[in-house]
Amino acid sequence: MRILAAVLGLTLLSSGTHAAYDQHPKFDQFSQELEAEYGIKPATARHWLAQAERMDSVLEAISRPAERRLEWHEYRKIFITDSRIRQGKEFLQTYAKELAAAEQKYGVDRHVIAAVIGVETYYGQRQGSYRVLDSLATLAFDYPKRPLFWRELKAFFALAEKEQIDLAEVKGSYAGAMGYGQFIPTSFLSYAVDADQDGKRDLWNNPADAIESVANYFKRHGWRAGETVTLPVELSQPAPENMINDRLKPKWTAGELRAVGVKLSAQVPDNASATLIQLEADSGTEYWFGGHNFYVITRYNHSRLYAMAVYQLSEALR
Ligand SMILES: [Ca+2]
Repeated sequence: MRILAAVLGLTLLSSGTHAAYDQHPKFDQFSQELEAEYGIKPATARHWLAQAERMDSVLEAISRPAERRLEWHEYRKIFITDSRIRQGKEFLQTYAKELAAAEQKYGVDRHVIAAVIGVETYYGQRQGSYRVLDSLATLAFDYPKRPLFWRELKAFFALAEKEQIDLAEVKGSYAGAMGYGQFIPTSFLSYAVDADQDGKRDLWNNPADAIESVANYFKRHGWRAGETVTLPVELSQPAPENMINDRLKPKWTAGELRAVGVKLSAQVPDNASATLIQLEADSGTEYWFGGHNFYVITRYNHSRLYAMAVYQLSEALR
């Protein structure tokens, strides 16, 4: 019996029961920083972190090897589907007024706003079921690449205080992204807006707030109304390797692309900033011109596949 108990005790220690995060060796550092940066008292940090649970499923989800590097034709099939297009058109109808207001106020195409929300959460239907307090505490204290999440956990406390929300109730992704547009806490603090002016920025339940917050995010990251996002192009000769899928931030111009044989329609002026995108599609290799606005979409999620999916979904919603 004694041996069995010892074994059971060991099992409990190693798998299920972890001390709460107010007992973590780094708790004091966290609460000191939280007070210095946001004026939140250590007692508040202790109150909530005593309730935060370590989620091994979060550590597993985030450590999965970069979700396998998908080619475009695989990635595209996840996001450009008949169902996502049909529901996107419904979303555009249901929230026509809110989307028109956002487009007018921020200069961001309503189809792009809807596509972002469609890719992120299936138009708000899949916002994530993790308790953000648990997921961010787990990542902030127990994930090797912690600094990003350490910052986000502090911002989460600041957000809760500012918006008068109950930290223990907030749901989101395993990485702490929240609401229709999956804003992480620092983005929420900086870019969320109270569109319907009811005194709250509610990105979980209020589509007007969620829609304008996405538009504001794009505007603040430099979106230029009416400018070309991306265009398929032909090459008259193989393009230089160093131009293909170069950094996300454009360092070339449309004129420089033309000079190496990229056939680009006249609607893009020579001095426009440009990237040359290569994708592996079902029908073979495709090349695309990426404009400034394509880069802006990658500020939401740092991936050219993501930006292309948002763009193509937005076009399908027209
Ligand atoms: Ca509101």
